[in-house]
Amino acid sequence: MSRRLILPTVDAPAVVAEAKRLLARRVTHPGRRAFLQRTLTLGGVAMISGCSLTEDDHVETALAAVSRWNDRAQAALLDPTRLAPTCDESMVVRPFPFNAHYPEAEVRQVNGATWRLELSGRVSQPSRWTLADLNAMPQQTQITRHICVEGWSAIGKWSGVPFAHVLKAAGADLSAKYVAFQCDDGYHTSIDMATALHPQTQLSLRCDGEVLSPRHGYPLKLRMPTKLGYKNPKHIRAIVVTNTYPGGYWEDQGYHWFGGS
Ligand SMILES: Nc1nc2c(c(=O)[nH]1)N[C@H]1C(S)=C(S)[C@@H](COP(=O)(O)O)O[C@H]1N2
Ligand SMILES: [Mo]
Repeated sequence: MSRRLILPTVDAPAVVAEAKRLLARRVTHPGRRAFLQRTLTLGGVAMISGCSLTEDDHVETALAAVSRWNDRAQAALLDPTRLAPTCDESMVVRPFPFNAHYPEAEVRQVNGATWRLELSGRVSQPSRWTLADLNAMPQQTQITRHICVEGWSAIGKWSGVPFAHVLKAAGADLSAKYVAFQCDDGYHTSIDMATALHPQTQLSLRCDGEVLSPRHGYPLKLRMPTKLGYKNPKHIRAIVVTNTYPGGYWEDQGYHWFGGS
C-alpha cells in the first residue's frame, strides 16, 4: 500500500484549535492544561496522557501535523530522562496492528539462525551479534503507546535489550550525533544519540511475551515510545553510529526527522 504524505496541506490554526478543544475536555488539572497549551506538540500530549488517549482519537492525527514544524520544541521536551507513560497490561491491543510501506502479504521472512546484527561506524568494537547474543543480554519490558502519523495508535507490550546496553557493549562513541538503522526490507531511519540512550529505547525481541512475529519485524525492531511509529525500524540488520546525517525512508520524503511522540 502506498501512502501519500498527509501533512503539507494541513491548516495549522484549525489543528491547534481542535487539539486545544480535545485537551480541555481531557486534561482536568489546570496546571497541566496550561503546560499543554504552551507546549502543544504531539510529544507534549503523548508524554502526559499517552494511556488515556483512545485508539481513534483525532488529536493524534492533528498533533502529528503540528509536530512537523515543532522540531525545536520537541527537542526541548525530550529531556533524556523524561519517560513516556507506561500503560496497564489490560490496555494492550491484541493482535497488535501491522503497518509498513508494503502490504502484509509481502512481509520479510528472515532466517534467525543465519541473521546477524551488524554494528559499525563510530564504535571501538564493530560487532556482529547473533540472536543468542542479544537474548543473553539484560532484558526489559515496556507497555507503551505506538503512534502512527497515518492516524492510528495502539498500546503494545515489548521486551528486549535496552539499546544503551548494546551501544555500550560495542564501545560506541556516545557523543556521536546519530544512530542509523538499515532494515531487511529496504527501510531505513535514524535517531539522535539522546534518544538512542533513552532508558525506554529498546531493541525488542518479543511482542506480548512471544518472539516477534515477521509482521512486527522478526527478529528485531527498535521500540521507542518517545518517537512516532515510522522512527521505530523493524527487521533491523545493521546499525551505524555516525556524525553524518543519515535521513530515512519517510524522512527523505518529507516526514519530520525528529519525529517525537
Ligand atoms: N523495516 C520497516 N520498519 C518499519 C516500517 C517499514 O515499512 N519497514 N514502517 C514503520 C511505520 S510507519 C510504522 S507505523 C511501524 C509499524 O509497526 P508494526 O507493524 O509493528 O505496528 O513500523 C515502522 N517501522
Ligand atoms: Mo507509521
